[in-house]
Amino acid sequence: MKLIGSYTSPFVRKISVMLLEKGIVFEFVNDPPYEPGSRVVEYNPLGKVPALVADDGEVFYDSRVIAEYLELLACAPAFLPIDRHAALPVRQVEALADGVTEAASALFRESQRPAEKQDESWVLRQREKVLHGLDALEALAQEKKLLNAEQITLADIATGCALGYLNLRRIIPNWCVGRPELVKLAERLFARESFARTMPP
Ligand SMILES: N[C@@H](CCC(=O)N[C@@H](CS)C(=O)NCC(=O)O)C(=O)O
Repeated sequence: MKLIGSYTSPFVRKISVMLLEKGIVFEFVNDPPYEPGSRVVEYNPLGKVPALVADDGEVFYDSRVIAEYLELLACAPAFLPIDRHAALPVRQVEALADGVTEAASALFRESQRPAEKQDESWVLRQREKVLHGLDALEALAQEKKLLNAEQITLADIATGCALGYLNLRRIIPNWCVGRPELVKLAERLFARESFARTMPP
């Protein structure tokens, strides 16, 4: 199995964590999509990472599709309930965490542009997505049902990757304030070997 990605991508990290947790052997191909000469488009017409090349040569892209594929391989531990209906709310939280990551990534990209070219109203819109998303995740983490429950799920992994990315890019550096359960969840996840080994440089 081959994972095409980059070391800083939170979506790639989500998949790397799953593979490590499940003990699936894989080759990591570092191919940052924004660098000239990137071959990512050969695997994903959208030019985005992660992409996964399965052992039979089939290619999957978009972390949510890859996550679904990895769950189908039935390697323990499972990160989604087997019942498709029961899996839906977990996937919904995964989508929420991914949405926070997407908005944070958009904020980072915008911050890299010359100050005079940055669109203030758009930046505010992305910041709101991150803040509202974090508040919703904190509320879920407090409930300890779909997030932050005893058994780790895809919702927890996606949330850990979102929080790790906020730390990496220093987006909303005070996100911890007023979100104690997310802080505890982050500490719990970052102590795991899978998260430690995929810490972005
Ligand atoms: N929904 C996609 C998002 C993937 C994504 O946005 N990846 C970024 C890196 S973090 C990327 O490859 N960006 C390159 C581009 O947008 O051209 C997923 O979950 O895989």
